[in-house]
Amino acid sequence: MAIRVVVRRSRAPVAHAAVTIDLGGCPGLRIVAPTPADSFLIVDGCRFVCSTGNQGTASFGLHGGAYACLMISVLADGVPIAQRMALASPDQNADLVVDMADIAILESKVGKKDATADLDGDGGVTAADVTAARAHIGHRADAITPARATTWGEIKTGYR
Ligand SMILES: [Ca+2]
Ligand SMILES: [Ca+2]
Repeated sequence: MAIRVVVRRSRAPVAHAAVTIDLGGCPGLRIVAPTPADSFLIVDGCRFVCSTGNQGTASFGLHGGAYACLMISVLADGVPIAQRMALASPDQNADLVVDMADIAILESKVGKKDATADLDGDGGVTAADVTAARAHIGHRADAITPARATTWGEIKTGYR
């Protein structure tokens, strides 16, 4: 799943801002650990952190799938800048492999305004979204990143 966040202040891009995407409100989320090539960190298994470049852009290439998101929060330097209610992934059933089961789920959503299947972000689910998902058939992700059972100790430590 490719997520790109652009941070601006008064229309001017903000460089070197710490962007956090909080997917703690996504019970159906399954994400694997980042690779050395990834430019973001995972905190507590559900928060993804990356700094913006000179153009104010932070890019996240998350490896995994999702089928249910109640709330996605985006923060820049700790300030909420956006909220979303859905995450679109070719891996519709979040079993970490894109196969015909996912295509069947996507095809059942064609003609609807289901943001979880709007892979190209044009506002609706069409054959183009199914085609985009078909390009990922056979792609899989392994080694799910572990969510930590408790986080309060680390948060307290960070603010002392
Ligand atoms: Ca799948
Ligand atoms: Ca679409």
